[in-house]
Amino acid sequence: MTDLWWKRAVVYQIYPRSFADADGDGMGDLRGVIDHLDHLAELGVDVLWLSPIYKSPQDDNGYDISDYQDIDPLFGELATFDELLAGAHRRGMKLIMDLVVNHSSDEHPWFVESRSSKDNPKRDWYWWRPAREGMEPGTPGAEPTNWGSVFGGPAWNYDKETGEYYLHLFSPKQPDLNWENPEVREAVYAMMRWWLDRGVDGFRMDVINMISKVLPLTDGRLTAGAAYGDGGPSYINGPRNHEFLREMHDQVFAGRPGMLTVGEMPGVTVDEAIKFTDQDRHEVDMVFQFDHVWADRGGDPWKLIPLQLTVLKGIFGRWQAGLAEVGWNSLYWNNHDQPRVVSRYGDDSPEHRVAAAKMLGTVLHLHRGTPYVYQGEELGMTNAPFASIDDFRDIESRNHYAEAIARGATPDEVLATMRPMSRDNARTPMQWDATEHAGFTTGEPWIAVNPNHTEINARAARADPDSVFHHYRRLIELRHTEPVVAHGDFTMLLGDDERVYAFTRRLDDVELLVLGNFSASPATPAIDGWDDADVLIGEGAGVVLGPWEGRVLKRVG
Ligand code: TEU
Repeated sequence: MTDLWWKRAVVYQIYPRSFADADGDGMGDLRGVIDHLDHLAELGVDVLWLSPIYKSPQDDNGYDISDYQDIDPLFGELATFDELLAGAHRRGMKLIMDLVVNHSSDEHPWFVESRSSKDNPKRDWYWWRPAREGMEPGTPGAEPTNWGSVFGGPAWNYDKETGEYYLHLFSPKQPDLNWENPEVREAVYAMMRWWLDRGVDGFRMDVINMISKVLPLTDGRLTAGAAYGDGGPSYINGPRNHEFLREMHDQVFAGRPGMLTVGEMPGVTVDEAIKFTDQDRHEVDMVFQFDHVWADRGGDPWKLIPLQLTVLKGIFGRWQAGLAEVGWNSLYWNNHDQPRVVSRYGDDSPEHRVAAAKMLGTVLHLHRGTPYVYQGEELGMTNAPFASIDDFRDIESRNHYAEAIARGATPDEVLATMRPMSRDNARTPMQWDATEHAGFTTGEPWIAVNPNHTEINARAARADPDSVFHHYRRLIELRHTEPVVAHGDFTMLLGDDERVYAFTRRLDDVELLVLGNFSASPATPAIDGWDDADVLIGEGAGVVLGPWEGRVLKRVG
């Protein structure tokens, strides 16, 4: 029997470089995580997910790994990791690692060998291709296909030594591994088993729906005005994706109960997610889909359009219905790639921030699926007031800035698009207290602390029974104590309402009504029969909602 304990669980994501710095070098580290395990235990989360802590040149903050079986000295060493793992386990929390195997670092020995010569045994571990036929290698447009990389520029890098190009869907320092090669897969599985043998409880799998490419690699569709063709159809959910994940399951997870696997899958559809998460297919337990965090983006990832609540409801409604019988959802507002949700879909003004952060938490956590909390979300942390390009650190943001300026945009124009959307919003240091660097470091932080840490911080939140922190604590507790939260079915209500998010959950004779007011004015949704219901979460009663107020009601019968 498969143990589906994770249906009752809540996961907490730690981005180690921004969590807590114990040695004063301005960068978070594993000792810092160990020092704050009690904060996480008090919150009540069941699983910790650590963003990458492996040896890395840090081109993409550790998502470029040069040794999968060692810890980067920035973060500590293997002995510190073992201590952290034991500390988590002692407090009843599991720990999962980030698995980044669509690509490695270009400084990984595998790639160093691979690029050394055309007949090196590891040449075929990566995607090497000659220049486009009839073109001079290394000249503009001679790339083997017309794909752009996620971080700007072409997806191919020319290597003078051997006269060929290698594929990198992300930065040039993140060459894609060739999963067609069985030796690559076996090396990855062996590495995963090594971590599981060490005691870790599973993996979050980075862009794991990009590991299978359509062969041969061909040009993508070029829309008017675009610099690059859309390679997505050649590498998103490729032909062997399910096969590879099934093989990974058999080679790594079979016979190890109690694991958790979650695949990060930009562009995944509901129909594919059903297959990926069908327990009978033995692939992964759940996936991260992106539809709800792309709901406020135009076609261009940097172009924001105002969120329409009906669109958001349509997305969640589709995912809830699609994975109702087979498969399972993961639920998240935030991670290290997304701006802070209270600033994005809520209201971070001093007047409404706390109510909005609580309401957003309530709505998300009461869906059917496994909720993920990103560090600082439990404090209602907000986006940061980045003043100039010097305040940004992220490779994606900085590359975007350079490209836009080169195309003729003014700094003010580019910064205006970057402020609300930059991944750095998620990466400012965790706000522990009101002191100079928020208790994150005694040194100079690698990225500035948000000045609002004097108000918004863990110490203040723990002391205030009405804080976002205690609200999240109650939401997590509710999932553990009310079976309908984990196992009940889901029905969306008021699909056409632009202000109130409303749904019911039912398990046997227990029914919950969940309400969230996505506006700064009071709302009275037209829903009858709940006036005398018990209030499980929220301050008022019945269905009348104050600004940004959320509520969970329960009735039996
Ligand atoms: O993210 C994959 C991904 O889709 C993002 O790059 C996304 O497109 C971008 O953040 C939108 O702003 C994963 C990791 O979560 C991310 O941190 C890494 O940079 C990326 O993979 C490469 O490993």
